[in-house]
Amino acid sequence: MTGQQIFMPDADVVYFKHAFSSDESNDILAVLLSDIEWQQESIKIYGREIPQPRLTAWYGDPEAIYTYSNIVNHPLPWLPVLRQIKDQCEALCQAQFNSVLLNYYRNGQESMGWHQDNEPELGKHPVIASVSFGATRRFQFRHKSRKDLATITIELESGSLLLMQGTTQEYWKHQVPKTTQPIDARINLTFRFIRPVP
Ligand SMILES: O=C(O)CCC(=O)C(=O)O
Ligand SMILES: [Mn+2]
Repeated sequence: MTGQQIFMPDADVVYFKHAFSSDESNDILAVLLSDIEWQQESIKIYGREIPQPRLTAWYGDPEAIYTYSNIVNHPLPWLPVLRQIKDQCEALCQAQFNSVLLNYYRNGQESMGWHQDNEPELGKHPVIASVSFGATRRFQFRHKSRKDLATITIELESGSLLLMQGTTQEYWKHQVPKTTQPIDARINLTFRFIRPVP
């Protein structure tokens, strides 16, 4: 299967629209909704605890540990469904992953703000495979310094894989904006390779 290269300076982004069939995607969505240990995490903003506008979970190899807001996060052990998705991502991306962050957006009011995936544990130029199941959501990229470049919008469909690699995280931020449209549940999985930071 070949993906579609997204035209973006200073980045390497490939979109595989049908990495998973629609039957496979429906089955996977049901399993993830029931079997993942979803958490409501908070982020600290100016000393105040604000609940994140989505549910999350972290799975992976035991050594795939990362530190976030001074908290050492240990992954939960792989589930068969996650290994199955990981194997397919590794084959399509020609890369290895040792962990996955899951995000569950229950409706259109749930979102993720502008950010780049640049935790030190990911290394400078991470390969990240972002897989989506359920409702289609708008995903946007914005170049960090070049104001002449327009925002890029991709509708991430159920069963799709968005591969982000090379200098993508160094030069571009991304987000999943809120929408007032009535939107069903969507689950996104970002497969990553985490290494210990000295
Ligand atoms: O839900 C998405 O498509 C994006 C998730 C994301 O950017 C992340 O987990 O870092
Ligand atoms: Mn991200």
